[in-house]
Amino acid sequence: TDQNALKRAVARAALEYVEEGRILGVGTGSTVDCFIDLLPEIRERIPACVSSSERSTKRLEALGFKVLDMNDVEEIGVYVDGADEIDPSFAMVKGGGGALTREKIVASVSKTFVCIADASKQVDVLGRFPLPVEVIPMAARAVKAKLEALGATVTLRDFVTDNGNAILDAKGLAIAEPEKLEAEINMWPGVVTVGLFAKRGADVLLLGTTEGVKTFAK
Ligand code: DER
Repeated sequence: TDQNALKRAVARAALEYVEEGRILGVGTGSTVDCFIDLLPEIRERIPACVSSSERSTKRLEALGFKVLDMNDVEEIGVYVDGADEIDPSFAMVKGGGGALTREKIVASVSKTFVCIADASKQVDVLGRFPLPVEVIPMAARAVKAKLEALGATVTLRDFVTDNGNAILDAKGLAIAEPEKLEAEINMWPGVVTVGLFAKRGADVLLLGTTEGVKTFAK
């Protein structure tokens, strides 16, 4: 479909952000899969990667890339990842692929977050996409109730994360102040990660549009 063409176009555009000889941070999702599939073209530039999911690790290792444990890595230059939504302030909703916790961890130690997304992800206000919240399983009901108190319709995703946790998806929140909501939800007992990347959003957005790839930098 032409959405796949847009994903492949932004994935290709991201290749030029990969720094020679530096550890590459790799996110998760179908757009990142397109990016991973292109990495053999610049293999000599990439000594090793740090990955945000078993899914991406498997894909990278199948292509012969070394994937390091983050604890064995001093620092990461560029982190390339997708988003479910991104707003004009480069704040994102992430977690549609269930990797939000490790994505946020790798992003937190990366110098530059390059977001690759097709045009459908660009929104004025976050929240049309159900907000993922990773929780310790025993806290699912309690956190669900708190999200419902904010006005959301909440479902428990039929999914176990790489960390052995559960994910709640909260529909119907209009997130006008993403940093504030991120901080609030982070405080709730049992919440591991909320899929709001606002305090630390993207630094560069490569957006796949029918008129080509548009580049936005903070
Ligand atoms: O789950 C995630 O955070 C992914 O990065 C997701 O937001 C983007 O996945 P997609 O490229 O398959 O749309």
